[in-house]
Amino acid sequence: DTWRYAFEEAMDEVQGKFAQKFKEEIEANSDHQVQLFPFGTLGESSDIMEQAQSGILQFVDQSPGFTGALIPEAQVFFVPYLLPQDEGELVSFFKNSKAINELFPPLYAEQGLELLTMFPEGEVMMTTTGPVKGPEDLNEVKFRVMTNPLLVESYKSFGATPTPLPWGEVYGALQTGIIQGQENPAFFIESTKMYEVTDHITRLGHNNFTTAVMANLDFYDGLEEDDQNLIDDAIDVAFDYITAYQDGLTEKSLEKIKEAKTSITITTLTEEERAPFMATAQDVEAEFLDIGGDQAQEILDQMKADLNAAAGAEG
Ligand code: 6CS
Repeated sequence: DTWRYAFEEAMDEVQGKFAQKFKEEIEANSDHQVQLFPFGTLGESSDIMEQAQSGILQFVDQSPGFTGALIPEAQVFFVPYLLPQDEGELVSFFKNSKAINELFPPLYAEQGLELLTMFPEGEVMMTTTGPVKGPEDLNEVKFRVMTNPLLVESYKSFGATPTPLPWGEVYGALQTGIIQGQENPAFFIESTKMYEVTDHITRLGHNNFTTAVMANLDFYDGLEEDDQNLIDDAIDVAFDYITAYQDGLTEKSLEKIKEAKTSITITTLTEEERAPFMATAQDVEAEFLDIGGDQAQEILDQMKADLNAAAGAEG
């Protein structure tokens, strides 16, 4: 039989590399086949999510940036400066987090989804048409964000005019000037050529891009234990593969961008310059507790405990 797996990126981008490793593992260790559907083949992120919930797809990769409306607690990933910047700490957090491995799965299950894993895709950076040194530079800047209410709040606090859009509309909107900014990891800014339609990249260290892989719950629950173990093992292999794959990827991608567009500026904000952005975290956190669903407080507390444990294990 053939299992269908859709994701939000191209085959050679991070989600595609993860999916290819998963497929390779499944096919090497069983008679099942995995058919991959990259971005653009089955619609936007919201479309593939619906298809996974209805069972047309067995697997889907959707980022919390788009899951926030479905599972309000998933918005926690948009509290700025919550996730660590240290890669080792970050990986340790994703692997061992009780919030991710124990608290989130029942929330996904309520939506007909078996949460298989969450993994980081890299430091999120702002791309804009004007230089950004502080929140005042975002005044009047129409800034595209994923369709996530807390991310909208976060960019309001940063001083911008947030504009939620599905991914497929972003390049065109930058090109025509409907928006003047957006945020994404360096690999994605490079591979999608978004650098062509922006002039400045700003690193403020406010977040790392989190994504999630799920199975249709009825499909997963209906499998023999052997097949469930096969899937869980393939996910573990793909997780280790994708964290190793991303080693040095951010810097490599920024180099490629500089080569392709010599006029681009890439600026890492100093601690001092970051301070006003960091100062918004408290308000955004309070907003999360307001709009983040019944378990917002529990999730946030557990995340913080897990992050402390990851910092301790690495430090
Ligand atoms: O910005 C977005 O919408 C997209 N960014 C990444 C890194 N992956 C998929 C997502 O659709």
